[in-house]
Amino acid sequence: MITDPSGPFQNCHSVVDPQSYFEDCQYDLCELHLSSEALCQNLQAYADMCQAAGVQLTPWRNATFCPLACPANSHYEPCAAACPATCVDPMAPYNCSRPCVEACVCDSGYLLYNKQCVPSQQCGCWHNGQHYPVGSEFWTDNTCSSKCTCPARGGKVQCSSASCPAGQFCGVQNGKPECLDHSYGICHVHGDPHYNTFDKVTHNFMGNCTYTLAKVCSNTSVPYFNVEAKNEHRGNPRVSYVREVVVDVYGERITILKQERSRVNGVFRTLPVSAAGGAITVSSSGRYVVLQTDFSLQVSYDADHSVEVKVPTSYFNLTCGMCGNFNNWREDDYMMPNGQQAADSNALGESWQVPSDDSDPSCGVPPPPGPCPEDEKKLYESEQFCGMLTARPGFFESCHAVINPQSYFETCSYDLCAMGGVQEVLCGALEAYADACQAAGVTLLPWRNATFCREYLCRTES
Ligand SMILES: [Ca+2]
Repeated sequence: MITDPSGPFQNCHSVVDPQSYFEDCQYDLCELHLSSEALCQNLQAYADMCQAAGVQLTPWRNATFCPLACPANSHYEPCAAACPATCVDPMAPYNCSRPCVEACVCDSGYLLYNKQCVPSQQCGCWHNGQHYPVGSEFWTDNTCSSKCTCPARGGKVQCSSASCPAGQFCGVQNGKPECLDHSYGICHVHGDPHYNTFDKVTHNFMGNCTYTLAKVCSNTSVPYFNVEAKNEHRGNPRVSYVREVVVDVYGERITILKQERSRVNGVFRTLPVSAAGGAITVSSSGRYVVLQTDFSLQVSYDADHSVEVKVPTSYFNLTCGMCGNFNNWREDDYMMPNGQQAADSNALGESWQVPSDDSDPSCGVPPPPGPCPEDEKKLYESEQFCGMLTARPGFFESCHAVINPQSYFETCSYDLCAMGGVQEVLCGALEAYADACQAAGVTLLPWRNATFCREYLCRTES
């Protein structure tokens, strides 16, 4: 083909001597046992030399012979402009003085951008080495304070100062700053007590002192907060329950108590309470007393055993405490104040104990209960007890797809075993799951009735 006087390369023979290319090709094919790839490479080598010398060749490739694989929205041309049309310079081929080359050329209506052929209407502006489509709006800083637009193709970006709308925060998504909707991490402490962290790890820890649930641990521009829970024994010294919840925020110390009141900086006040010029509110909501701040921190306490700490995603990877570091990674949820991982939940709990200012001689950590005898465990896991949580059909079935009941089921049977199957404990365990479901927007079947778990509800509501 290379030397064929009537072949596709005939115009080139007088300009570039084909003989050495012919010999190289012959040698390669012999060595490589007639590899078609080697043949194509040799033909291309000669074609390139010819085109570089300004010779116009007739097409020598086709769909089956040495096809050139072209990326999406482009096609092969034997003699294409050496300066392709790009988003930045769509007229480049018309001002190109170099000889043509064989190449993949963007289809009509497409232009080359970042080595890809994109629809020409997507070509936009360049700013700090980044390309932005026409009409796009984008932030050029990581604090979302300067908003820019690309007004026209090849235009200059126009920027003005702006900020994220209320209810959104400035975050980074796919490497670009964007205003994102707030979503939340939820840490739930319930039972005697069990700590379900932001990253969905459960710690069983029965210490009855005061412990840090969650606080801000990094130097950051988001407001500081600190949430602590004080636990107490109720009858059985092996388990404990939350007695009061303390929240430090905006320089105020607010204690959510078991009664319908709160303590603000040591002074008792009846609900609803407003503090820090209205930036903090504490009010009743159903069984819960709820503290809210203007930056969407929410701490709910049912004045019995259940605490929920809800933190906006702007605190991602900024918290520490029993609730963990909120980085969406379960494996590092044993982090102690010194940054090291604790050996187990007991060591973790002790590390987060808050030195108490009032003398609390009973404060301590009981040894964890021994393993549950098999027959008792079986009973507590039946549908008369904790099995109610996982039963299908069952009262809680509609919630299974939203919140996995498994950890609630396990803590339920753990608690019943530790407390000898007391119905109040069972009701508390079912309540904890029901509350989590309702907080997630699930409507449950009525699971309480006149003889089952009703009295405990009335006790806390009356
Ligand atoms: Ca984590």
